[in-house]
Amino acid sequence: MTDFETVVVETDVLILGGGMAACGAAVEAAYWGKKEGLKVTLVDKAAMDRSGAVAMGLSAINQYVGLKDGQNTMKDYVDYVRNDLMGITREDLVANIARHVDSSVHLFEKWGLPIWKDKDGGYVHEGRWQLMINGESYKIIVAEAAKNALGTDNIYERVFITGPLLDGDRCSGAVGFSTRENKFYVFKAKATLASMGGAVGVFKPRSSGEGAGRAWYPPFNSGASAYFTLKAGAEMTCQEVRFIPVRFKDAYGPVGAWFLLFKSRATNSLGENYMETRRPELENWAPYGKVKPVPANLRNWLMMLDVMEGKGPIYMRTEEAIAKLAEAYKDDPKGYKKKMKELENEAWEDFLDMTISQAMLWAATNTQPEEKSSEIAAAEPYFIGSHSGASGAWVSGPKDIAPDEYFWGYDNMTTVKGLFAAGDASGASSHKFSSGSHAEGRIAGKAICKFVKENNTACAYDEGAIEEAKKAALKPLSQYADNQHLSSQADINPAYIQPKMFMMRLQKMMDEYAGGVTAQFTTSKANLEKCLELLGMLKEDSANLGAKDLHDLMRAWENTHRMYQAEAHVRSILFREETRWPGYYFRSDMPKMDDANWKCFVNCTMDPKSEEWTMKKVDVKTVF
Ligand code: SFD
Ligand code: AMP
Repeated sequence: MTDFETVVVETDVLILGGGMAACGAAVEAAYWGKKEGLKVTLVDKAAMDRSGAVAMGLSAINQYVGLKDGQNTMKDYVDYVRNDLMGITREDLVANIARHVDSSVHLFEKWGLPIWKDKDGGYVHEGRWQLMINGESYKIIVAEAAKNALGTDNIYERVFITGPLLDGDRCSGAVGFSTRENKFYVFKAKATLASMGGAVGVFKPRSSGEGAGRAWYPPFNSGASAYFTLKAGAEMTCQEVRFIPVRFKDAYGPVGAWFLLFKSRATNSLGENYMETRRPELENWAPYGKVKPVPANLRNWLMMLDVMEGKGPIYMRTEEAIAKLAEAYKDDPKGYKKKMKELENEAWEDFLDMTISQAMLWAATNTQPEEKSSEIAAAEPYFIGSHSGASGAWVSGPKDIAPDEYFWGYDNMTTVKGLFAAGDASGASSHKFSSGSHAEGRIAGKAICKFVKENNTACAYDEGAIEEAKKAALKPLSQYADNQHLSSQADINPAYIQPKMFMMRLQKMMDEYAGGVTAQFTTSKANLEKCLELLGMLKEDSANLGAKDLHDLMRAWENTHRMYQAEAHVRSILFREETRWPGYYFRSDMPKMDDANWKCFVNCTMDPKSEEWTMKKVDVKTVF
């Protein structure tokens, strides 16, 4: 495209994404980079104030260890995560985040985030590891600190990163395009941090036309981290470990505060609590079925068994929980009224702070939580390594904790020189959430400066390859413009496929063959092989994506990114010949857990040029 200006930005450190991990990295890299005179640049596809998963705000900080107060130890947190992930976790990475996360939380508070306090001035805990916050403006507060640290001249907003630049075995930057102006960006960097979140929209959502696009995970995160790291040749891990959140049905309101703070039960239509009636099922998943709390996927699974037996709908018993909490005030009518008001406020604020649409649905359906239960359901699968899933890049652990096999020089560096990953982008270190992702970003931000200091050589750039990357990035625009005349209707054309159609095709095959909602999260070898066949054809057609404008161009690339995330996922489920995380996915042909053969990581690599995949098992090492 001749009318697209090429803008070249040269920097030492490049941070991709503007979410929790990127903001943490920005603060730390600005500090360590200043000492070395390094330039640090950040690129976000959106506006940092409201980008990523925390866009709408959050009502809780889900990782706070309380190390200094002696509330918990690093090992306690590692034990919790290992159990929740059915034994498969990188203990060194989890511990590294656990020992740094509290300081991120203290920074948030210093920057202005209101954290709930009890009458003695202590934090109000939602559960053992979670703190309640007034978090509607959480992201704005965290982004402000990052912006102040970097300076706005070093921040590029509304620039969509399409893929990596490589100098032999080293990552040498990234390319992308502006979503507002006809500009193609080339970021030349000595080291790059991938922190562009996880992926939504790979599977068909429960919502259909009336609410298309509604999902639990933010629609902005579409697999850019997975694509970027795969295309750089980085080893990936836990690509099979998707996350299925159970949420208030149809608007995806969070359940954590109800289960943990309000101590609510969820029951089926017969009033039975599946966590009690289905308890014997947990024996089948021992030893993890026997731990406390019951792992998230097994909690899902017990609920799904009820649903599959036709015992749904499943209800969060909000009215019962509120009545129980107010019971102690029964003999004092004034106190009772005050307590009920307080509980009602807390219930609504939980949603208003992080999932406004759920509060709207309550209003629209005349739901008063103190009077009426609300339905909950398992959502479609997402890729979010920072929550209770685990997918992401395989990164180096910290020197003082990591076993030799897990350490190769710099914290959070992927297997590609100069390419780092944090937050949803780094794998096998679940349960970092917003605070832990910020802490991990800070860890990576410091390490990336160390890398540049010790490898402070300019990378080589193949200008021909950059021109090719520009052509490829913008191709959907010409594919549309050159062929639009071939049909009278813009969305049907023999020469191009529109991003929306492409996405629906991807979502349908993943839903039906790779264990989405329609298949009740169940799949098998035969289904996965069929899915790979269809994905292969979809990949062929991705060369003919058509985009009518810059917005559509972004949509086209989002779906290309999703497609690679999908392939990594399908290949990994196929490779792992067992069912380890029922409630996330179930292999009907391999319905049992097989600790003897599969208590290991499944890692994969894609050759960036030939796009051939290599799958392997990697040992799970116990550190604690
Ligand atoms: O309870 C490109 N999470 C919660 N964490 C908590 O601590 N408490 C909660 O209450 C949480 N809840 C919750 C959470 C997530 C979601 C979606 C909901 C509710 C509805 C989890 C955290 O939010 C999550 O762990 C972190 O945000 C992860 O951080 P990070 O940095 O890995 O991802 P990000 O913040 O989403 O940021 C991604 C950034 O990348 C940008 N981006 N930039 C350039 N080019 C591209 N191609 C790009 N693609 C993406 C994005 O714009 C963004 O800046 S609860 O319900 O669980
Ligand atoms: P959620 O709102 O489901 O994202 O949950 C927020 C936090 O509470 C996460 O750390 C969850 O793992 C945890 N959580 C949610 N429900 C339960 C439960 N029933 N038992 C234990 N922990 C839970």
